[in-house]
Amino acid sequence: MTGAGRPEVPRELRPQLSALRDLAVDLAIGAGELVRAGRREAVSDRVGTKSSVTDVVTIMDRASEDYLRRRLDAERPGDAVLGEEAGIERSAAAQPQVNPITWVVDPIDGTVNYLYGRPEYAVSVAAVLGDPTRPGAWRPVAGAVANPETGQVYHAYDGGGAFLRDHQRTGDASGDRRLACTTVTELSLALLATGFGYAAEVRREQALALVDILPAVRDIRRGGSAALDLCTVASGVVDAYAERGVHVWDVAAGWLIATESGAHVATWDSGPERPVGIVAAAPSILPGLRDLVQDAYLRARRDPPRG
Ligand code: LIP
Repeated sequence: MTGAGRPEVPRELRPQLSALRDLAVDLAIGAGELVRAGRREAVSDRVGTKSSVTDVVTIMDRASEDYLRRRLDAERPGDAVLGEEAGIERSAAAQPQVNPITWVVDPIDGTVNYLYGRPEYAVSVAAVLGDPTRPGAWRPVAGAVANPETGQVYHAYDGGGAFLRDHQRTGDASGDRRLACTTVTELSLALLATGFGYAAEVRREQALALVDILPAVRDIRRGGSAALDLCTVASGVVDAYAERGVHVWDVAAGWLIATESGAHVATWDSGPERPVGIVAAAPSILPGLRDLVQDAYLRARRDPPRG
């Protein structure tokens, strides 16, 4: 992963990366078990909303993040934590110049799927360098994405490759399968995963952009979790992923898993006051996909709202 402003991995940190990955895996599995066990209570309890009436938050979102923060305070007391529900917190022990790691966590990614009982949600845990609150100023160095419903755990560390642990399919801990993205060379043959925002005006713009994007690719798939979408690029279940308006906690771990599978990941600027967009794809189609999506969104923005 390159880009102006993204920090390099210090030589002295490299021997620690596999242990950071192992901790991310353990945290994601532990939080996932909590979330899965608590679903009945979570969906029967009062479900809250955040940015819009469709942007839901459950008691298990908060319980999962509390679990992750408690574990990290105990096992990595000097590191900072950035989570979807409670934001950025640096413990008194945190000394960025000494402890350069910030843990970026999404306690439930795919919350709407979780609410409806659809098995496409995950806990995402990433260890990043730099400042994850500033686009382009951070870099993931270890991470894990665990789907509690399928038992699948995707994981990677910088330079170590991307892997899938699939107990339910293998029946035991018989090892992890190394992941490789597809080698598609034509954008018109690419199966593209994408997602949509919670605000109606954002979804309208995203639908307008699809008018240009959909005819240019094989087809699209909408899974509902950015973290899992990036992992499906890594596993070759789709050729590419593009979305505008995701948050760092949605994508930090999946970003690394995708790049460690051989995919390229980039962001694009969808205009002033607009959140950045992300694209991930096989290297040969990434530049064309990024241009297609950026141009489609710029045209969508010029289309005046109807009604
Ligand atoms: C979700 C993202 C997904 C996006 C959804 C939602 P959440 O995150 O992972 O890619 O399309 O609208 O933002 O809200 O479930 O954590």
